Amino acid sequence: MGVSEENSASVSPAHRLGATHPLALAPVISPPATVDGFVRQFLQNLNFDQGVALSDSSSTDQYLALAGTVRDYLMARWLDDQSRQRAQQSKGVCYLSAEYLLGRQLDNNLLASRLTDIATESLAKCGIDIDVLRQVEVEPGLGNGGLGRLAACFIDSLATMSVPSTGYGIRYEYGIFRQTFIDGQQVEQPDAWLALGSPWEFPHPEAAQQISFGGHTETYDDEDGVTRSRWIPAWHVQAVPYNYMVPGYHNGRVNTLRLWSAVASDAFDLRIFNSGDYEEAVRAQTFAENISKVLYPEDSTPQGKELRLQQQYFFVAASIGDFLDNVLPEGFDLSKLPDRVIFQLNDTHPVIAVPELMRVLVDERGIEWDAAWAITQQCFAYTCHTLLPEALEVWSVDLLGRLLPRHLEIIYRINDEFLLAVRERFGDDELRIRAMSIIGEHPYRSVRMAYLATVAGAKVNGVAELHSQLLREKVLPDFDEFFPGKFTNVTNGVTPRRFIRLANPDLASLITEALGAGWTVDLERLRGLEAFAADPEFRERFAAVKAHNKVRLASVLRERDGIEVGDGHMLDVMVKRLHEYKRQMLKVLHIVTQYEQVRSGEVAASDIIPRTFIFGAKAAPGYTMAKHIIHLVNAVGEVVNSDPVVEGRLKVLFPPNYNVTLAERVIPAADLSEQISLAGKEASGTGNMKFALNGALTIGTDDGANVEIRKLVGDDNFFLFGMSEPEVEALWAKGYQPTEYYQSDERLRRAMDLIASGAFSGGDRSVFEPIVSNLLYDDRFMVLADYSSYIEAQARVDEAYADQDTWSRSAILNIARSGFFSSDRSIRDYIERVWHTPPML
Ligand code: 26W
Repeated sequence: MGVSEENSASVSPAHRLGATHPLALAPVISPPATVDGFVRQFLQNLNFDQGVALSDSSSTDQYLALAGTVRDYLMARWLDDQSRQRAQQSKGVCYLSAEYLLGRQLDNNLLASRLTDIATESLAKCGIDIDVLRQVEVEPGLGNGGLGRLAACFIDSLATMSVPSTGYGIRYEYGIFRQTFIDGQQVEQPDAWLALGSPWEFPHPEAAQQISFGGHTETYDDEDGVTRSRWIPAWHVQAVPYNYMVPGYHNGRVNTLRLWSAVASDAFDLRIFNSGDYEEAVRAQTFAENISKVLYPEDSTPQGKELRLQQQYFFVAASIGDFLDNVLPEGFDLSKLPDRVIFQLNDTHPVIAVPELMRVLVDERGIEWDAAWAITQQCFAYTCHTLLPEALEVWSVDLLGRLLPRHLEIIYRINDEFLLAVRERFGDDELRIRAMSIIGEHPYRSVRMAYLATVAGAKVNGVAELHSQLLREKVLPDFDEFFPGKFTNVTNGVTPRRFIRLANPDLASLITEALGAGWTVDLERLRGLEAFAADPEFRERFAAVKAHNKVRLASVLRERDGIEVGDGHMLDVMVKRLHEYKRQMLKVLHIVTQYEQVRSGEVAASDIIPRTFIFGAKAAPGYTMAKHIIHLVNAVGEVVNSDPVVEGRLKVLFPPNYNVTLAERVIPAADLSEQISLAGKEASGTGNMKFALNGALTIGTDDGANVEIRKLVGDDNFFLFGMSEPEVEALWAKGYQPTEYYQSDERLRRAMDLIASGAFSGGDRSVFEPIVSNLLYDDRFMVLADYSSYIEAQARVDEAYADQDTWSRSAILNIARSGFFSSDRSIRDYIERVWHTPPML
């Protein structure tokens, strides 16, 4: 299965050297895992790869040489795994995702290969502090948020669980924008993450796939007189694969992440160049390379841009072509394809893969439509990651017909046959037919990608129990009725390697001391900590770990952004993308309420439990309201942090450019995890899991995976507030008047009025008027309705936090009971409920 590497996998089966030559049989020898061996390998890379002597080397040279050295140690496993996967020919997973939020690679690769200590000592021997080199690495921000990070956690678990699998995606030249704040407002900077080169990637131009676009279709009679269709494309680009290692944890396995980069088919037109029209000469080139130029920074509202559809088709067609050409043996009987692969669709972004596989099977491989459709329906599964109707992608038939004319034809035929079956089952129920049609008519004729994925997928899953239930009952009820047994649930998870072992080494060693090391690959073993929660000495040690993580975070934020965490403060943390449904505004109203109460003298500052509120959030550049909220958070911070009346009691920090690397520092230091979305809106959340596993208590609604966290950790160890999903529905149905809450709740009114007064905008009422009026007259996500319940819950938090020992006990119980939220368990559920892939021998 897997596609590896250096010298073999990317060459089509026919052209591989093959194991005839005696040397080809010899196993690849890894360098000796000793300090001397490592030093030798490192200096070799520094001198021969980086081409610099140690004495003249910069930390960038040293970092690149170090990365090269770690690669060398992992290479033998990688190559070995690929030949093993190829030999076994067992069923594997192709994970198709438009996003992978990988985070820094160095430490994870050192951890997986047990090289951390050897590397640290070896570099010290060369007079180098490995910590300095760690800071050189730029994280590949090839994703927006939850969906992208989940993909990264999943490929880590797939490798650690030895599942034959390949992650396929796009090698964006520019990842998620770098966020800076100018006068408290978000300003985006391009993310030139490749500027210093990318030591973890292996380009394979020889395995490039040609990807076509545009043009028209025509029908013709083949040699047997059978009428067939074919696509006559107008233009092409080359998809060049870059392989990235995905090492398993301590199992000697290395899977592959294969990311595609677009290059022009024909570099540049010499004829036009010689005619002096230089720009025209390279136009095709730039046009082509635009396809993998930049990640779309939206994480909820698709813009329906043509380039986005080009990106989706580009990586999907390359991945399917690569699998059929380079992974399957010559002459493979494609009717057996479902025994060899399952393509997991990470949301609707890769769903164009369905008509692409049909096109290849029918048009190129000459398989009959029905046989091809039977194969296709067994080769795909679809995971939905949202509940927001506006986040479900639709593509206009105009755009799709222009860019991918043959695919639109195929989608029409899939839909016709599907609606025939619906009509057979439900009779001429026109309303239902129209409701289920893959082709939507309003506001314009379009293809509903979630419907196409549901019709074609063997399985459809949501990412938390409540989400999967709402998918079946509210978002796709007709499909659940029509396809009994197709809908399932796989609750998200996070990798304990990065988010406990690497991010929180002190906690990891405390756990290992108590339970042994097995928990890192069997997280349910954390349950063993329940007993230790009752042990005062263990509680003290846990509290010391948390305190140390806070000190560590404080020095990171001081150095990174020049901001100071309040000493001895409770750290109340809300880090996630900025979106109104996630309700950062509820958090702001809590802060302003506390501040207003002290300012007005209603509450003595000394009676407040000292808190530092930490925000981290990027807003999609075109999402105006989200940008207003970012501005307000910074403005409130400006005022609160400089007001002597609350000095030492309240602090608001908003470090810019929240990303995986900052998450790894903030989460282990947190006391309180804010998971306060309106019930029924957050599909799952994964930050909530990371906080619980790092001993933070959650204040949250019964939304997404919060429901499962609360069930497992227990009501005493979770601060629940707000309406449940059915209550939200009921209030909506009854008619929601946000102003009623403003009028009836004096605390709320005073907080809103303070914002409206311009107190946080130099007296200029207009600055935050859009936010205030939106809350008063729209408030789609019912911030005002859940305000009082939230404030009461926060009072319960203050009370609980006053008793540090009980708080620690509760925090330890959160860790002990959150083993379920390992991405290894999620992968196990996918294998059992969706993929049915055998573990690799
Ligand atoms: C086209 C615009 C677009 C881009 C990304 C629409 C939707 C998305 C993603 C589906 C948004 C996303 O990241 N969803 C998050 O996925 C996580 C992983 O399953 C969940 O934990 C979060 O609840 C969900 O918001």
